[in-house]
Amino acid sequence: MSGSSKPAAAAKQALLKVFSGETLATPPIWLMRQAGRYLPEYREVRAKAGAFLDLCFNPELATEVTLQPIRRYGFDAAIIFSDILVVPWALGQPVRFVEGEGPRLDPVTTAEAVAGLRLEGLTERLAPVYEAVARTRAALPRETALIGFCGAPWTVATYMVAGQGTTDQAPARLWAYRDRAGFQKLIDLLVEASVEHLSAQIEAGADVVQIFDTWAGSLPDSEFETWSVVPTRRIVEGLRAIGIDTPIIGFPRGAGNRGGDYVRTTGVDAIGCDTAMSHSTMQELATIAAVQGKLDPLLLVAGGTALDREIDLTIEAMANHRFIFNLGHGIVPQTPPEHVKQLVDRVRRGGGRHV
Ligand code: 1CP
Repeated sequence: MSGSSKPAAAAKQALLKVFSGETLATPPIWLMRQAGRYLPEYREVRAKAGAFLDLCFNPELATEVTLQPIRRYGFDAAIIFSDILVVPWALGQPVRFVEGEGPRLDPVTTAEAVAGLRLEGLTERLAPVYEAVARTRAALPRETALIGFCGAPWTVATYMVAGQGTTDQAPARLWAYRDRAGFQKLIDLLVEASVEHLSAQIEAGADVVQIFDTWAGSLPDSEFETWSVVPTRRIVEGLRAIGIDTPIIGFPRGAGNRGGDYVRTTGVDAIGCDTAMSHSTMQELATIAAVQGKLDPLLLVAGGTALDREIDLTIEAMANHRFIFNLGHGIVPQTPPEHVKQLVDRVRRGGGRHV
């Protein structure tokens, strides 16, 4: 079937064009954590919803907060409002979010504890997430892509083992060194859970999915291969094996010069780059995959000419490459919403070229 026979309303989303190899004059833009505490309208809904997980599991409110940044800024993609820790919750591990502190989980530290978790029924328990995906897809403009997501097994495991966020991921790293077979059982379970969770989001209407490996950078080479690259490859293969050809973005934060290996071995369609990644490395990566990133989230706090300058450098460096504009990590709560507007306007104008 030729593309031209399709109705005009089915015009391809900018994000999907980049995945199919096009380089666009204006890169598509969305931002990690684009829904969240920096937006007053989010804080209002959050106060109404009560606990953070109650918001994640309320399809109506989760849809509303997913749409808020689209209404304000017209991003090229929405990312479903949820969290990577809904997966351990659905596996049966108690998870709660303590106000002002972050996630708290009852730590899983032995193979016996892993055996006590249950994969069966996972997608039933996460049904409110898929309902939010379906509602959001129905409400979004057609040209806006909807992104589903999960945490990479390694990153999710770091929270499951430590019971909270850590600066060095020491509990998971130590378990992996001391008892590879036991830790592997946890990773295997998370690979299966991730395939189920992503395929259910895709079935509900996600156009693209992203795998967040926020803590990939704490792993030395051989461990990076074993715990970040291989499990991510198994998720990609698992989705492809059931006939899913939806584009997949991998975000191995801190991967550094291992990004090329990561792309080639995992088979992801795009790589998310963190703030430390150089433009020249991103240009190289763009020869084998689409590339997303990498503005420093603190520039969005600072605003002004510092923000403009970095936007221009990135746009210039990534012109004529398969590029999606994003941050190197999530928006921080103290970001002034008008700086996000400054960013979107400038990217859409093509940087400072016409100023
Ligand atoms: O009260 C609140 O509003 C809590 C803040 C918050 C928000 C807005 C949390 C708790 N999660 C979220 C939403 C969220 N989390 C999204 C929504 C979609 C969007 O981007 O707009 C996404 C994609 C995530 C993913 C996520 N959660 C990651 C991976 C990406 C990243 O930022 O590194 C991680 C590591 C988490 C765990 C988590 N959830 C929440 C917090 C504060 C944390 C980090 C905890 C820590 O390490 O200390």
